Amino acid sequence: MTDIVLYFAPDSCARVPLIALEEIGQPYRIEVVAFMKGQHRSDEYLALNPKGKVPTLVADGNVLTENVAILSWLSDRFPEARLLPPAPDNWSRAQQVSDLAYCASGLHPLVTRLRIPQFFCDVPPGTGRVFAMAETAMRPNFALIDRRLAAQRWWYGEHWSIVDAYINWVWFRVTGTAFDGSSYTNFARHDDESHAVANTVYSLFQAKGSCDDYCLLPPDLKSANPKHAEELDTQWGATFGSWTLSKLLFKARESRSRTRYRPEYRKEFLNASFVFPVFLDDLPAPNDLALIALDDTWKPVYEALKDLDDEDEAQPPAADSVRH
Ligand SMILES: N[C@@H](CCC(=O)N[C@@H](CS)C(=O)NCC(=O)O)C(=O)O
Repeated sequence: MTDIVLYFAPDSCARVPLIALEEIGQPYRIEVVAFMKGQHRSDEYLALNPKGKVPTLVADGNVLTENVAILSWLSDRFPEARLLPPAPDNWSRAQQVSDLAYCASGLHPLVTRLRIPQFFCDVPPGTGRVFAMAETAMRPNFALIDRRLAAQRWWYGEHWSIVDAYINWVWFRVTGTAFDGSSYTNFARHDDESHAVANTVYSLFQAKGSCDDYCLLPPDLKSANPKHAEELDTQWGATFGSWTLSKLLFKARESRSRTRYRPEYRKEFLNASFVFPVFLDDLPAPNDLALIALDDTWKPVYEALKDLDDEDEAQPPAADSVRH
């Protein structure tokens, strides 16, 4: 088995390989790079990835950077996960690399200009122009994607692929700005369906051993953040009534008939999912913390998010601290 570590930052494009790893379903570790603390510029991180960016993937001690390379490698290394459709020849393979490169080098730079125009011109009126020009440049790309998704459900047709996760990350970042995406109805529909896929992918969580060993709240949450803990308790009650966590897990474990989620099982998973679906996102809603608290993989993410939350409350991010 390959030992895999993903260096990841919340909301960043590292979400795409994170989703890939979830789809693959093999154990992996996440190292959260706290942008707000400038950890991506630390000597330690630069020694690993001198570009100071996420994602960085470390597989059996070997370091790989750049989404195109990471996603291509994961797809070849774990073909059964079907991150990309089977490529019968070099030409089809090259087409797939072209699609990944389009996301990384065609779309991503525009996302950055829309999210943080101030990094491209530090004179206030200039910032608005950077945004406006990036918007103008992005619109034909959204139109292209929208046309493609009018004719088919996913980027490659009937089957979800990692390119869908990539364009969905673009949608998520861009529509979180003043960019109005409402006219791209097919791209919006794709966003909806991508969430459903992400929910079901992550609700694959399987309780191991005795369900009574799991607790609803992460160990020190109650003392560290009593307000958050209280919210979680309330949400839990509103969602599950008098069910205890262990009863829920026990029922969930009993009812699983599929061992892996596949897009074609989507309806079945959603219908059967009385387990509150967990959205595979970077900052989970309080009621999603229940399942995250159960999974060791998420502990470092959770800790880092708590730190970031604390810092966010204490001070606004430094102007040059983050580039998505
Ligand atoms: N070409 C790289 C771009 C990676 C990238 O720009 N990552 C952003 C997050 S979305 C980052 O690490 N920004 C930190 C910075 O530039 O300071 C890839 O596709 O992997």
